[in-house]
Amino acid sequence: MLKFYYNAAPNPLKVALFLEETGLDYEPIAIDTRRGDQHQPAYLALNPNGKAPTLVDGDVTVFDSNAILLYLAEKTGQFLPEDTGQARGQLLSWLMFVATGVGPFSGQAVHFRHFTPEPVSYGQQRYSFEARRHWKIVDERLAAHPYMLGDTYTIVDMAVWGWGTRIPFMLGDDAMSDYPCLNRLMQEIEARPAAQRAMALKDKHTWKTDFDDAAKRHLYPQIYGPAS
Ligand SMILES: N[C@@H](CCC(=O)N[C@@H](CS)C(=O)NCC(=O)O)C(=O)O
Repeated sequence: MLKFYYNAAPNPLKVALFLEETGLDYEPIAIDTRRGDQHQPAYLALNPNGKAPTLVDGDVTVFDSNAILLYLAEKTGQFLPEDTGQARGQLLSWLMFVATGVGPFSGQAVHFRHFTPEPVSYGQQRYSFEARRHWKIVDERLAAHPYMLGDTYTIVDMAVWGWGTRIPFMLGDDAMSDYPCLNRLMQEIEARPAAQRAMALKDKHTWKTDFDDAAKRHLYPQIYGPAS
């Protein structure tokens, strides 16, 4: 059975969506980042980056949510575009665009908006701007096509959905109105039973809710580290 190390955050969420869409047999294992599970040696042996998610499939270990989506799509042959060189070029380009652009800039936009020890206006400006720029590109793509890769729902839409769920928290309550085509896709995915199950997955475990000093040390060690 697949082992899925996860929490409720956007990167694990997109993998949960794939697992639920395909009905693959998997065991969800909680990585409670406020408790510091991500820094435990046994977990670091699987995921040297010390982040969630990680997938273990027998003797195969895959970390990074986007790598896991690609691994599972290729393993099952599901949620991929048609099998042409041109379509594969688009798949890799858009998946990496989400992995290296949408995800990291969105994450930093959330951080600078909500979690810095004191307000850092340039950081807020920089990351909100870049997050918005990336989401605009996604929206324009979805204005031209029903899905990120054309006419078919694929792992790229799942990858977009993960971080897309956080746009109001990231950019403001009414931010989604700037991205009507993305909003259409988000609503379509959210209505899928697999997405409902993916969002409910976190209820299988009890999570630390206190965002206390110990939790902040696990998540934002730079606050406590030596000045660089
Ligand atoms: N590129 C990685 C990023 C994973 C990531 O940042 N995960 C967050 C949750 S969304 C995490 O585990 N944070 C814990 C920490 O930073 O200590 C991926 O897509 O899997």
